[in-house]
Amino acid sequence: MELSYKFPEGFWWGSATSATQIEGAANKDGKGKNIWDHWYELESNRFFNNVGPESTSDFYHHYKEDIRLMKQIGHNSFRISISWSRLIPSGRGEVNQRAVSFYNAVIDNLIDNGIEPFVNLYHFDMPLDLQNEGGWESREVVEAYKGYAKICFELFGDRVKKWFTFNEPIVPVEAGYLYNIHYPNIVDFKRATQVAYNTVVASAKAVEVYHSLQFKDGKIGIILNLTPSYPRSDHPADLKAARIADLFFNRCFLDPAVLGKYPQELIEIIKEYSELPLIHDGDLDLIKNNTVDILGVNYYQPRRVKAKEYAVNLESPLMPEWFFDRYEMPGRKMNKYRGWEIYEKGIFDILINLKDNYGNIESFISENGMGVEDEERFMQNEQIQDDYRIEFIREHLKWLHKSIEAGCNVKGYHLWTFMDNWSWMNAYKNRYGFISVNIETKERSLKKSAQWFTEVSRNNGF
Ligand code: BGP
Repeated sequence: MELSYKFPEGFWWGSATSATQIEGAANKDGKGKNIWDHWYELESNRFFNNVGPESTSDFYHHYKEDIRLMKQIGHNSFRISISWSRLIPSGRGEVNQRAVSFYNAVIDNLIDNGIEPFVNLYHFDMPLDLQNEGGWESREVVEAYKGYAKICFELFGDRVKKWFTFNEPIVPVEAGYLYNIHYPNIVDFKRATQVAYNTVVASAKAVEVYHSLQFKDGKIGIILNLTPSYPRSDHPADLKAARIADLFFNRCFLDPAVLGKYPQELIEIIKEYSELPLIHDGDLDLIKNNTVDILGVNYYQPRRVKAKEYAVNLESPLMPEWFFDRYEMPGRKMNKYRGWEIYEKGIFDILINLKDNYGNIESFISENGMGVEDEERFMQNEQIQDDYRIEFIREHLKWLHKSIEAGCNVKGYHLWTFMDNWSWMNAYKNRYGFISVNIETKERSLKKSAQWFTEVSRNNGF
């Protein structure tokens, strides 16, 4: 078949998920509580329609059926995360053997079906006991994470060849310590800086442990939501605003993870306006010597900024927004079913930046997707006719293909997400899956996009 967009041999086609969002069984089989279980008990009204993490698509009991569906729609790879509090209920110490059996079964089932497991260690789900010790602000928790990572590698590393230390580590920083969106709902720039820094140290420690175990053919990386930062204009003040937003939201993780060091300009800003985090002896060498092998790129939408129009109130708590204003660019294309901007070329810009400034590190698109509210309205002939999602994926894939032609080292595309799932505060508001899930009966059915993607992955292009 003549294809306009043919992808390289061995390209990874699949989708991504996270434990808390798909597993369900939040209080079953010895799982300990994490911050989501706890926060829901405290303030269920903070969650859309009061729906909490107990009630998800129930992958815990449906994984065999789900893996069959993955195979049916042509996946050759699939991302899960391990729930830290399921595997080690208190965060450190005793390992829950029922969790070991569950993750072994999932991994083996994927491999038996020709689907490569991509496994992430941390997707926003701190065990409650460790949060009570200070969460990511605490160096003891960093050590507990290192122990957890080692246990995962030892249990599953003989079969799992693609590991990730964190998904979107900026999110717990922003949502949990700056903007009062996630638990522990702290608003404090200095504490946020410590959390960000400790996460970078934790990631480097996991990379160090993984490499020391010398698994054959294994790679370890990190997954970052790289949000290209576009200025309103070429005016120096707008350019500076965009550069600072890039430092705060992208480079604070990207540079240490891939280059092994922090950007000097970021250090200067933190020093000038706040305090540097507490740095332990040896940390900077650890970061320098333990860069990642592979990078997952989550891309949803760009960040558009302009220079600040009004002076900031120096009495108010320090925020990244002291340095730039959001720019609502006239005429930008929006996802009218969820409210995020759609800018397909962003994916190309990110990958070109990785090629030019980050040693063309091996990468893949680890999340990209289109959330839609009330998606049942598109049901026809018992199937969700999500042509908008097909168009969304296709247009992003065109830019992805262009980046490969331009020499970018990008090896795969994972949609967020496989099946509709529970999305934190938004619960089931926005649907993203190839597969729709009836939340009451847990019945799965293929959306039109799943059928389209089957052809794309089978043909390795379109
Ligand atoms: C990403 C996260 C996912 C998922 C997705 C959709 O940033 O990695 O975990 O939540 O966003 O988010 P939402 O449901 O809020 O639209």
